[in-house]
Amino acid sequence: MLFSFLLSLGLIFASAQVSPAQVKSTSKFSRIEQPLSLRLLVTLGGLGLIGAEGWWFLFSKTKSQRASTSQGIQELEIVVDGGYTPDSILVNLGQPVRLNFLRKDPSSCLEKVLLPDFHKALDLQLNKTTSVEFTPTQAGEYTFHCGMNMFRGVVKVQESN
Ligand SMILES: [Cu+2]
Repeated sequence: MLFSFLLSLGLIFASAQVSPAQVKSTSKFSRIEQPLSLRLLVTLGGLGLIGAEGWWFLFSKTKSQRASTSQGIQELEIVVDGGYTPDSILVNLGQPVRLNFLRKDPSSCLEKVLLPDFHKALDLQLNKTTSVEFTPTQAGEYTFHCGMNMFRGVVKVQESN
């Protein structure tokens, strides 16, 4: 996502660069006059893309989902498919947590999940659920991510009240 965001930024700058280069062209090559409306359209299109992606970045994050407690364990299923759903998990401090990763995505990128703060590394098998258990002992936000750190999620540990 970040990449395509930068790409569209680059496109904007590239299209802005076009006109000075054309002015320099020799008499042999007659300058192609692009209609202003077309250039405007391209620029506006690009700006629209940037806006849309910026919006996606800021606001489309899934809401935090609270793990449900049964028999003293806070448990939640996380679907691994082009990322993690949900990617923001709320748990209580000092109570065991079990996260069940269901991997639906065949890409090797997502075959590993690392929870560095809890010293956990999981190998996920396709179409199977792999569980991890840990007990958070400090409030805070702890990220988990794929083997190459391209997809991320966060475990938010809150003081229980
Ligand atoms: Cu990855």
